[in-house]
Amino acid sequence: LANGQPLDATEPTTQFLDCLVVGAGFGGIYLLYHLRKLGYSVKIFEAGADIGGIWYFNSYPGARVDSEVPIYEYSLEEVWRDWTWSEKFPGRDELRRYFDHVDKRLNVRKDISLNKRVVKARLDTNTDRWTVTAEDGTVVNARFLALCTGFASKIYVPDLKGLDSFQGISHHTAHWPQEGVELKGKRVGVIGTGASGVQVIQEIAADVKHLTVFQRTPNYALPMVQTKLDKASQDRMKPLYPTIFQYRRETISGYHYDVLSKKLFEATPSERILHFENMWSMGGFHYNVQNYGDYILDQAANDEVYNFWRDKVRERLHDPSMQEKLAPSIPPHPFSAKRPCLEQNYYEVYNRSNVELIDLNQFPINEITPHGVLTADGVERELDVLILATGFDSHTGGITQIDICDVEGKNIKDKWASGVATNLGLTTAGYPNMFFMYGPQSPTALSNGPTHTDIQGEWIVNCIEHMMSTGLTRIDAQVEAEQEWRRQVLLLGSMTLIPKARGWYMGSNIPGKAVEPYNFMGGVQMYDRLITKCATQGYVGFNLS
Ligand code: N01
Repeated sequence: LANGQPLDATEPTTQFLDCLVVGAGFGGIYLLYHLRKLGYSVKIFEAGADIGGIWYFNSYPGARVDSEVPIYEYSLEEVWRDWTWSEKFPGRDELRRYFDHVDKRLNVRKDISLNKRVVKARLDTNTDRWTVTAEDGTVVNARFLALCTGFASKIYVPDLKGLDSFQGISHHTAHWPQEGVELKGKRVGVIGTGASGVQVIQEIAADVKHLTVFQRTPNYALPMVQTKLDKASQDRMKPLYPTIFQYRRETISGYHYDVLSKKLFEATPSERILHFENMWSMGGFHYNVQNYGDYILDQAANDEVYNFWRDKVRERLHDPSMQEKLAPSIPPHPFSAKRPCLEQNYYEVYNRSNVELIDLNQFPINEITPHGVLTADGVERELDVLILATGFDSHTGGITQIDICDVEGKNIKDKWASGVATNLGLTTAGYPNMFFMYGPQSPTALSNGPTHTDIQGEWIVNCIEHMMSTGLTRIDAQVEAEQEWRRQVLLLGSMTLIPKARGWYMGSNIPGKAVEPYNFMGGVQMYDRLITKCATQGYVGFNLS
């Protein structure tokens, strides 16, 4: 029986596993490797044609990680020991080579089925096992189901009038054709200026004939300060790696540096300026991650952080109207209330004569026509290529796009329709033996991915090991525990300035999605402590049987 209904006898059960993992990115591969090492039968079903998760799918021009190495990599010595990066912030191709190396060292590909999109999962309440179905009809029966679908696997394409009528080439950045698209000499439009938009814009501006950027909200982009890396300097650092990987779990954001405990206005103006300048020159996320800790809580402190950023950006723009559109005198939202991204030559792009920036607040898009984009000023901009850098149904979309029902037949999409409820950002009540990583109500988007993988991966592996070694067959979150976790997530979120911005941190980028904080904002270190405490105290807040 599945949810009280007989299992469909026409669906052949092909494999019995201890755990089925969905998704072969950082999280999924972590689980496969560690669970297999403990002797369990594990497989990954991956929707893409190769491993790497978002690093497979995001093949748009300029895709590059914005967390530096070695912070952005597995902490497993068998992987880092003989791996060398060429740049501090590696590009997508190098990250794909890294995943090939991961496979060579961990031998994971043999247990990964590619082009296998999971579409449905049902729990058999008699056996406490999941029956999981892929799009091609493959069925797997597994004790545990681990959804490692990432926070950004379900793309968002806005409902723009006439979009289907466009006769040129159009792609979302995360569904970019793997073979690439010729943009040289073309008239290109980009809608969206999040991290993906910024990267694609700075990469293609010099090659295309004409570039039109359609911006609704300026990105508070920070200088990347890219650096070439050599083998000798990395080899010299490697004895420190275990310490670095331990320390990244002890910080707020999972990096090797942390916020200052001092409040912004406790610093003298000169001390403040020198600290800002220092972080700015280091590049990367230093300016937002290593800043005075209260700037995300206090609007006046936040304004100081914004003003310094604004003045730095304006220095790079020649045209005063570009300065106002890209770095407005009055901040449209608090600094870091939307995720800043890293840029290399983004602002200089707007000094070019072949680049036009349309402020959609002034002239919204009326419709997409067969030949381009018609905005409210009555101008139709003719385009050969339209790039949709319009983001994702983040945190929950990768999970809710799978048809998963609880023990009473309630779909997870319906359960979360008016607000997310999870226990510890790892499980949700009524869906026993199901875990998720890098999803809602954990530090996710406010943390460095591989650090997050270590923390949640370790918890899930230990939990499965505990269940299997004690002969237990079912673990389910208690409703009261998840209500309490939700209360904490919302409370912590409400103490910050993040709810003041409209965007995917709050779910407000997706029409109809519940608007609330989707990240646990207590920091990586506190999150690690809380979930570890739950486990060491015997999985408090869960029913085990
Ligand atoms: O998506 P986004 P993203 N009309 O949601 C605009 C990670 N990532 O793919 O801000 C016009 O941030 C929207 O406008 P607004 C990283 O965590 C990492 O760029 O809502 N515009 C916004 O500008 C990142 O933060 C890397 O006003 C519309 C844009 O589309 C996250 O993924 C690289 C619109 C969407 O931006 C998401 O980034 C890439 C409409 N109807 C991504 N609807 C690296 O590691 C939406 N927009 C480097």
